[in-house]
Amino acid sequence: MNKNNDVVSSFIYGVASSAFQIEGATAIDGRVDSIWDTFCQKEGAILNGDNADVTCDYYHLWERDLELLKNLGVDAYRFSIAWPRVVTSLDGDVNNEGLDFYQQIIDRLHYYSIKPYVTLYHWDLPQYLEDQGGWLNRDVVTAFVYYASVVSDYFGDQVASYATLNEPWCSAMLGYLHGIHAPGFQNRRQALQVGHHLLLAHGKAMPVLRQNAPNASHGIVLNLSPYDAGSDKQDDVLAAKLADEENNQWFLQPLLEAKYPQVIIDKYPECMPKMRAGDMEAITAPLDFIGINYYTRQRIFCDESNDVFGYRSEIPEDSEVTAMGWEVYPEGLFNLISELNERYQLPPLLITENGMAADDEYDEVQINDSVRVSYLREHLYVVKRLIEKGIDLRGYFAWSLMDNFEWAEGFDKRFGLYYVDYETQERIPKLSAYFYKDYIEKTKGQ
Ligand code: IFM
Repeated sequence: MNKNNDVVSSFIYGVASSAFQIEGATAIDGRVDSIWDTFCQKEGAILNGDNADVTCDYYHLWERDLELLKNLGVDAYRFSIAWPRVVTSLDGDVNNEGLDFYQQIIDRLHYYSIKPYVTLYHWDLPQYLEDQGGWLNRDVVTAFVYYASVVSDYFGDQVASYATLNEPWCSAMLGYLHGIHAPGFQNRRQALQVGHHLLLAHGKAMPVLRQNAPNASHGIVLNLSPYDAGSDKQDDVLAAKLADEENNQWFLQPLLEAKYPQVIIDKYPECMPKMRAGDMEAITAPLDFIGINYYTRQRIFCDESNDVFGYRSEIPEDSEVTAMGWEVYPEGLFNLISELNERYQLPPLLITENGMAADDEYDEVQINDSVRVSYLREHLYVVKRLIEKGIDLRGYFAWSLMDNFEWAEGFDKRFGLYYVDYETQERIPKLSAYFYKDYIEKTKGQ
């Protein structure tokens, strides 16, 4: 077998989901509130006043949903564990019912020969920690490491891969600068402090995960986008560079080079996070992988009228956009990873999320989401090109298994390969589910 065949057969195809977005059952079997349960109560925070109390009711319907995975023929399932189901008090009480819930899922995945890819933190911080200051309070780092130790001690190598955090940019920037995610603040100094605590929590959890699950692979998941200059004008080029440093490199550089980007330190000296000796060394704990969530690119213009950022992002006219209003730009994935590969010594990479929201309609016969089929096909083609270029890319996960609670957008946006009828909890395969199944079958069969 030649090297290319090896890559094809070991490459992981999967789908991804997250606890808060699909589970529901927020108030039973010992689960306590998370910051998102609280945020959903806030007037105007979530479109149409939606909440995730029930969402896809996966907590009760998981067996049926895991059958969907089996039917798709995926190699792996990326899902998150709900911290507020597992550690339920400030004193560190462990809720066995919470652990049992995930144990059944892991057992069933093994039975189906599907690898469990676990994310420990997909934004559902227990509210009891938020009441102590949440990610702004350095003590949260100890709480996260404890939670990571409970989970990894219990499941150990039954889990193929542990990711500490999903998209710390969102927790820090959407939660504390843009104010549109829980807990909903707008303050750059706080956002950067939260970012530091998130990275520190990740770095300090890594050795614990390695010790408890020595055969699993361990890493972190970042959402990254290329920040292209909107024109050749020097102002736009500089603005794009700034946006890249603030949004991408602010998370990558500490993880890979033990420092924060100098451009941002110079630009916002008053916002720099408080840190202690040894923090940066902890953050650069060796990584088995970085997961990249890729959806779109940003096209940046200098804009001094924007007093928070000094730039704005604009989609080129006539571009195809998703129901989220995000530009469809598969080439951005190629450019992003190629540039990162030139700039850093990267660990192996995974595409841990990729997909689009569309205005899917069920006409009682089918859901013809041909736009999503094209989106997936084009991005999978980029994945193939990146591998051919020699990038150590080990897997691809479509976002998402099924429609779910899309955070501030509530149930208005549908990202799933399976359509969810929230009235009946029926799951209906979209055309994209058939496409993905077929793609995996054909690619693996090569
Ligand atoms: O639904 C989210 C997911 O929770 C994190 N990454 C982006 C997805 C689409 O917005």
